[in-house]
Parts: sequence; C-alpha cells; structure tokens
Amino acid sequence: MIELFTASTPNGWKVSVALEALGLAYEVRAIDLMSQAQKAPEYLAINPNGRIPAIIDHAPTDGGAPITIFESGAILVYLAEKTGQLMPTDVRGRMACLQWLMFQMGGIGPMMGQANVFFRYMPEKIPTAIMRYQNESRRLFEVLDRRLGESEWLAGDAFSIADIANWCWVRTYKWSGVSVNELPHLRRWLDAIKTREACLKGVTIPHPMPSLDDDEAAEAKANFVKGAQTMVQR
Ligand SMILES: N[C@@H](CCC(=O)N[C@@H](CS)C(=O)NCC(=O)O)C(=O)O
Repeated sequence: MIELFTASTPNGWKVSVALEALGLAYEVRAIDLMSQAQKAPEYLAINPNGRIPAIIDHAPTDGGAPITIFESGAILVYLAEKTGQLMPTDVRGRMACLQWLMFQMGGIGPMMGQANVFFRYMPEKIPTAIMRYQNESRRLFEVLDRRLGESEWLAGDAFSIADIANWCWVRTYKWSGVSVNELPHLRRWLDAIKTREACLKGVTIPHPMPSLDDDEAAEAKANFVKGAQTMVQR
C-alpha cells in the first residue's frame, strides 16, 4: 500500500492521476496547506522541503523497509519503474519521457506557479512580475505545442508520466491568466487527456476543487484566493 500526502494542487494531482492510471492501491493523507500542516515536524520528517506531494510505499519492489519519496517528478519516475508502465523502456523513449518531465519540473511548474502568485494571489499587482511569468509560461506552451504537432504524446506514441506532469499544470492556464489561443496541438492534447478516467478521478484527490470559471462557485473561489493570498505572504 502507498500512503499519499497531498493537497488539491497541480503537483499533488500529478501523483493521484498516476496512481489512478496505474491502478495502485493508495491511501490519501490530506495535508491542509492553509493551516501550514506541511511545515509541521511530523510532516517535515517525510518531506524536508515542507511541501506536497510525498509518498510512503509500504511494499517497495526491493522488498525492504518502507520507502519515503518527495518531489513529484521523482515520485512519478518511481511509480513508473515500479510498475513498468507510463514510461518507455527503450533508451530513446525513456529519455524523451524524462526530458519532457524535467521540462515541466523546471519550467512549466515554476513559471505557472509564479504567474498564479503574482496574477491572482498577491494583493499588490506588479505588472512587470505578472508579465514576466505569464510571457514565460506562454513561451513554454508554444514549445509544448510544437512538440505535440509532431508527436501524439510528449514522449512519443504512448501516454506517459510526462503527459501527466505537464497536463496537471497546463489545465490550470486560466488561473495564471495565460492564453492557449492559437495553440491547436496543445488544445488537442488538453482535450484528449481530460476525458481519461484516471485523470478525471485523480484531479478530485483529496477534494474536488471549485471551478475557477464557474460563477456558482464564486464564494468558494473567493475563499480559496483569500487563503492562498495569506499563504504566499508567509
Ligand atoms: N518541486 C516540488 C514542488 C512542490 C510544491 O511546490 N508544492 C506546493 C503545492 S503545488 C506546496 O506544497 N505548497 C505549500 C507551501 O508552499 O508551503 C514538487 O514538484 O513536488
């Protein structure tokens, strides 16, 4: 059994989507980011970086003691290698998969994350900061669009952990105010992934998120933004 320490955010979804896609048994430990549960000593013993996600695999493949892993990209690689799924095994396919995973970890995630913070959460709106992170996110979207114009999936012919990692972030493009207009290949890929059962389920873990587009969810959205504003100023 795998324990998953997570919250309803793109980095958390990456792992719940992968666990769903792989059909692995897991138990969810919801971490309340607003109350700073991620900085509690008992959680820092699991993830010294004080962030979600993290996992503990109580039945690792080496048959040894439970293994604890933090950093969503490392967790995705671990799960793919544990099951022999969602990552090609030939050297070219494996490297294609890892390079698009790293592209998400080092580019899409940090840039969209900062675009969200400056565009939506920070009470002071600093135009140069907003522009910098939105422009960089859009540039990275264009890189993805070109790749997806030549290949059905990021790693090649098959859906992989690289698609999961990038999709969990790119699907939140409205949160960071970045457009996907005139990116037909990216939109084709976004639409293709969102109907997959594992993806639909994975993004409701640990809780379904209020749609940030939905007027009926206006109150939930206002509370969410207020909580996030408090968090980013700590
Ligand atoms: N590089 C890390 C980033 C993890 C991360 O930034 N997680 C966010 C949620 S998406 C978090 O825990 N934020 C809480 C905080 O900043 O205190 C990963 O991919 O696992």
